[in-house]
Amino acid sequence: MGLTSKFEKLKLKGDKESESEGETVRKNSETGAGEDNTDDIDEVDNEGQSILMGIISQLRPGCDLSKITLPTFILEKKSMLERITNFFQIPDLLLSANSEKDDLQRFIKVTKWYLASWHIAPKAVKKPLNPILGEVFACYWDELPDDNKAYYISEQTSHHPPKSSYFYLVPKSKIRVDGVVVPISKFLGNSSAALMEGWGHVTFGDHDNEVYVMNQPNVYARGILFGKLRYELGDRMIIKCEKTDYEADIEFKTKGFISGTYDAVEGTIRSLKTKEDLYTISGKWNEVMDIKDLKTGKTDVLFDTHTINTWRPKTRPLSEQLDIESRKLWHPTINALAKRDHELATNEKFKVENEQRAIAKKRIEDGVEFHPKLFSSNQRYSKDSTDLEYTIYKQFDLSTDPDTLTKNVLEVIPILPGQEHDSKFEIPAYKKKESN
Ligand code: 2Y5
Repeated sequence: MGLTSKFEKLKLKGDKESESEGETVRKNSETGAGEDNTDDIDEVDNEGQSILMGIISQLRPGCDLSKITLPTFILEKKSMLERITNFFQIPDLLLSANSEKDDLQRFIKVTKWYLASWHIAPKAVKKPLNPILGEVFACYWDELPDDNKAYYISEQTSHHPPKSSYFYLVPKSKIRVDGVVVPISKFLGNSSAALMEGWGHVTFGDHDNEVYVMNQPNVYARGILFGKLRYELGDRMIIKCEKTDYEADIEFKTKGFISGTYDAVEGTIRSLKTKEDLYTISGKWNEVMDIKDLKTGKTDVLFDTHTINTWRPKTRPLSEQLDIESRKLWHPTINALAKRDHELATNEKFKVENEQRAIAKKRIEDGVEFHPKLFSSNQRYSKDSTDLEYTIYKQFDLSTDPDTLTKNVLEVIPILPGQEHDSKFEIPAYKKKESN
């Protein structure tokens, strides 16, 4: 049986199950499917505000929030590892960038995809579950435009500070995305921040493996003590492609105390070769963004968030998942959040995290180090560069045929329903990399 048809069969078998299990709490869309989604409901009422006040009264501005346990009413029903897949929910934009022949237009389209992805977020001020060390999340998309399928694998490679490493592959279109997200949490007084360190690398195999490197804007929760609780993106984000020498320099503007507006972006696309500014971008990242050609003076809509289609990820049914896989691990917590039963959610979350504390303690007692199973650390990594601290252990050469790429990604960890786990999963990534 050919690879594709074998996977088709697995997919068909699993689709039904994944809808009935893995998908149960995921029916509602962040982008507004119309049904009630607790991720979109602001649950910070008076009681909530006083719980937050109680926590805040013990904090000093500038302090690290990552060791503080926050109440569950500010939690999304997904782990950070899954939250990253929001960036792969508008694949039509990424695929359209990849099919673009002109270097500059392709760069603009990559910028459009990345900027547009930031609005795929809960409507309320909620944060994803903080993954436990070694937690993994894998998913797939099997009905993408032009017969494409895509696969995503991620692992929590550090707990303090949290580091989420991920890998995304579209075999047919020869696109891969590698990245590490490191949110450094800070309490700032009336707001808290996740200062987003880490980089994403988008590689287009059909364009001679050109790589787009991008960082992330910082994420703020404003109005914790007074005013309305609100989510804001802020500060500088860049996208760079060394091969074509283009750069986008985007500022997410935070609203001033009195003046300014919420959610504004302003930026420039320039040629690094000629040092010439070519386009400006302006508007709101969660509404409409425009792009102005500085040569012709003509302004067009870059992206209108009201016009999107989203492709939601699919997972194997919970019954097939390992205990360390996000949806299985957090299932009781997520179910409680879906019912808005915060006492139960707190208890279930505590059970998962307390077990982790015991495991971490035992590791120290035994003098054993944790090693990620799917992502190996990059020995030459430097914090001041755009390098990735962790990358998937397996080699993926985009010049190989789509069937081989698909086979390789499915060997890292079962992604499709019906796939069997094998004991190799337990071997640390750095060892698996050596024997690659
Ligand atoms: C933790 O408690 P938590 C505890 O911290 C930890 O020490 C425990 O381990 P251990 C652990 O078991 C657990 O109990 C707290 C902390 C963790 C924050 C993140 O309660 C939130 O689970 C700070 O976690 C949020 C600030 C701003 O969480 C974010 O510090 C803004 O750190 C909005 O989880 C978020 C919304 C709501 C926040 C609302 C109110 C805050 C009130 C504060 C009051 C003082 C990191 C959070 C990162 C959130 C970032 C979300 C953005 C996602 C964008 C994705 C980008 O062993 C991907 O010590 C880019 O016992 C991909 C690109 C693709 C190309």
